[in-house]
Amino acid sequence: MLAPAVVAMAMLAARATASARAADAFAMHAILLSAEPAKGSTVAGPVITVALTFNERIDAKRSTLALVLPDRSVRPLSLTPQGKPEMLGAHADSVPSGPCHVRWQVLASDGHITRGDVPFTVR
Ligand SMILES: [Cu+2]
Repeated sequence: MLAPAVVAMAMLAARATASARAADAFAMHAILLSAEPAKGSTVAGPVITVALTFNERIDAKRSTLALVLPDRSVRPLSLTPQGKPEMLGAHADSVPSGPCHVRWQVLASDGHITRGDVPFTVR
């Protein structure tokens, strides 16, 4: 029979290996590094400039941005030309005041899709 301490050490080692593997896999997908409007910020409307920066190249042709408006309706946004391969941007006109989200879905250079929401408020 193994001493409890040895079993505990083995379990810890196995867990560390598993989380390191998960971290490696995760690092291969596009991760949002920064957003404009910033998460939780309040910005002036009614024209909103959206700019998202990711950790790796984005295939803009297979990526989408949308604005979720205060009434929960979803407005797809036309992407502006990419300033950098890691960036995705758009302009939105006539955005009403209230809580909004930028909803993004991107295809990264490794072929994996990631998505997310950035909440902000339009005053
Ligand atoms: Cu990936």
